[in-house]
Amino acid sequence: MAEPKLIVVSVRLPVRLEGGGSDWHVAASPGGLATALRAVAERRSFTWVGWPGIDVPYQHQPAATEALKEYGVPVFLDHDVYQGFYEQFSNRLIWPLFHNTSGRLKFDRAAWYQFTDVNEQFAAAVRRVARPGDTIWVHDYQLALLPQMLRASKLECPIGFFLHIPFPSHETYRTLPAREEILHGMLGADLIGFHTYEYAQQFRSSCLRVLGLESERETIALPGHLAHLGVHPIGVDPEEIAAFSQLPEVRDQFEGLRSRFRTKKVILGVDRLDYTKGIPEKLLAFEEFLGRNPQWQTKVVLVQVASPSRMGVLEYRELKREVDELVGRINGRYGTFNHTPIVYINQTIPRSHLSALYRIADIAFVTPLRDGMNLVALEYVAARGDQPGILVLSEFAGAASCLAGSRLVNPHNISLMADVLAESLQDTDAAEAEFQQMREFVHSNTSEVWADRFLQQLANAHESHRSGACRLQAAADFTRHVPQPRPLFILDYGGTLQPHVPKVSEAEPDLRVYRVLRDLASLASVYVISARSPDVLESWFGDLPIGLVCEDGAAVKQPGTDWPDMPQIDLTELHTLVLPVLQDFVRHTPGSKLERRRVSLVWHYRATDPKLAALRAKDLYAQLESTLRGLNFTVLAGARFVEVRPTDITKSSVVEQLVQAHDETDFVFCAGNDKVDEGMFEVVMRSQRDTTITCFVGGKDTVGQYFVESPAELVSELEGLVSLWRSSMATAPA
Ligand code: ADQ
Repeated sequence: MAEPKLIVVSVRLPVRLEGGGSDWHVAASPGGLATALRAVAERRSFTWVGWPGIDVPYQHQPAATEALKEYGVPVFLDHDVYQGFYEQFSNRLIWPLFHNTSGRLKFDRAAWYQFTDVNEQFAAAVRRVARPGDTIWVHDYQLALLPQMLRASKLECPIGFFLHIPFPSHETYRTLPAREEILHGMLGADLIGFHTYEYAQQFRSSCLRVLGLESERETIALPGHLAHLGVHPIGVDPEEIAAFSQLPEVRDQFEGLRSRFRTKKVILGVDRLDYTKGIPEKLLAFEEFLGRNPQWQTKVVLVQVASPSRMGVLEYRELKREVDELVGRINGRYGTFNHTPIVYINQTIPRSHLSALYRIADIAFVTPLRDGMNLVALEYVAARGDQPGILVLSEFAGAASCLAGSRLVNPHNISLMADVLAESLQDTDAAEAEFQQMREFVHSNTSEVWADRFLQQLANAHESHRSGACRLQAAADFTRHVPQPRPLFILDYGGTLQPHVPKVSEAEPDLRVYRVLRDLASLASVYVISARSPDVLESWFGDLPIGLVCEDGAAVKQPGTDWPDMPQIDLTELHTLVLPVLQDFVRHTPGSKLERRRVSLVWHYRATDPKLAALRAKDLYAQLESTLRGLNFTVLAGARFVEVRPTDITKSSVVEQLVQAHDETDFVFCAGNDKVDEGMFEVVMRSQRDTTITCFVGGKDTVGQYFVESPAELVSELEGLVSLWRSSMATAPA
């Protein structure tokens, strides 16, 4: 069997495809990601899936695929689809929004469909190459839908996703028109990686606010799996960067620059020409610094390298014009015959040549308005070797949370940045101690370490996913023959057999649920437990030969009999001690409400601000527990509700009675969907029958033995079981 491989998926393959017709050739074009993964690729079997960077007509795709064979698996994109997917949806909507720089959002539905379509095409390409046991690592926001698409394909591979850009605050995120789909897409991964803790927490907040999904600090439980959140700041390869400086042409360049700027201090900016990088703000700060510090006017130079980027997008062309104008203005105002204050290079230059610039620069001036990490800050530190330098760094770059020792600035505060430049130029020699802290980070958190750590956490996350409950496959997992004596089925209703709905009037069972209960009842003793009143249950199920339990345990109607009298219970304490507390919580928690049931009181907080509600629910639970200590009442904390009811009138106590009443059976099946239902599971598992099946609806994070993802899945498993048992009866010898 082939060795399991790592499949890396990114929008672009790390190569440039050139040529045409049947004659294609490939030039390596390794970006930061390819460099970061090089060491991993040397150690394990490796495939890259991505767009080859050029439009290839359909008839020439086989030849292009052949040319690319040893570099990766191409995903060919139609020009128009690419425009909508990349330029429009990715670069004009998600990019500015995630960087918190969007003005008015322009949501283009066609572009959204193209975004979805391209993600589907990538999913199809991955499906073609993935084998069980391979690891899939998806990169960046353009492919945010891919993890969920791959999960839906049931590939049996760990799926990782890394977001290279920031994740915005939920206030910003919730303005995204496709906000649910993007979150669900990312949540398909076993591990979602971010550069900083802040982004991971903002992602959690958005999951809570937008999807109503509660989470732990590092995990989010989904119906079918657990998505882990990881903080993995990317690194660079310091050895490669050090090696650049030994190249003869780089040495020559360094010497040339040194003699050119012999009498001057050098401030350096290296950026993609992108409006998130804060280039105008940097130029304005430099201008103000020169204006306020005339003594420096001919003694300092700002070298700004800005590689052209996304020139197909209007905002980028406008930025280029703005930067050109600013450079012209500042050079016009402060330049002399012998001195140009800003050396502006609007080109992409070889990475090796950047290292000469890094080494000549006294100060690296890195001022993004928002940046996932910022590799330039790390490269500057790595390139300088033993020689310290000063890094003036925007506090809005992810790198700011890793590079203690940098001089942090708010790039929106131009005057302050001018002050920091002035201070830094005064003490360029005093930077060793602060530089050493940055050096240590850059050398210990290399790109190789970054990739290894991510992949290790992904492997662990996937492994932990195997533990816990097993997916219920009723027909396959259990006996093919109807157990004798008659098996016992105890099924919760709301959220278990039928999805929860906001309106009570719409909660009635659909035809499939009705039929499966009818069919099951011909083979087994069946009980349905619900919070509804006897009247409602009677109207739904009155003509079925099944048992009914009303108000989550208040009374049991046996199959084929009438409802017994409702129990007479003394609820004085409920009304004197609990009711005022709940009323107080309703008053102080907007959106929450009180429900009075015949045997219980329930505080619901589904419509409340989720963060406030979580705090209040915890407080309420603690307060009620202490108020009711020693009394015969139970406090149940369920999904968005807290309920108080007599201890002997709970679902668990009724299940206890039912299991005892059916002591002849060796087969007990119980399903529920809420944490409070797990008490029923414990009773069933303790019952010492040959076969006990406890099934949680909504995920594997349960004390139950099995799980399904949804009520529909449970119903279809029950249908399968009924049909298996019926066919076994039909073929059984007379
Ligand atoms: P980018 O937005 O591309 O990446 P950045 O981290 O700054 O941003 O990396 C830019 C890279 O391009 C650096 O390696 C730099 O050396 C190089 N570069 C810039 N200008 C250049 C020029 N003129 N010539 C040659 N090379 C140039 C995204 C996120 C970042 C995150 C990275 C990695 O936006 O926040 O750090 O991914 O995760």
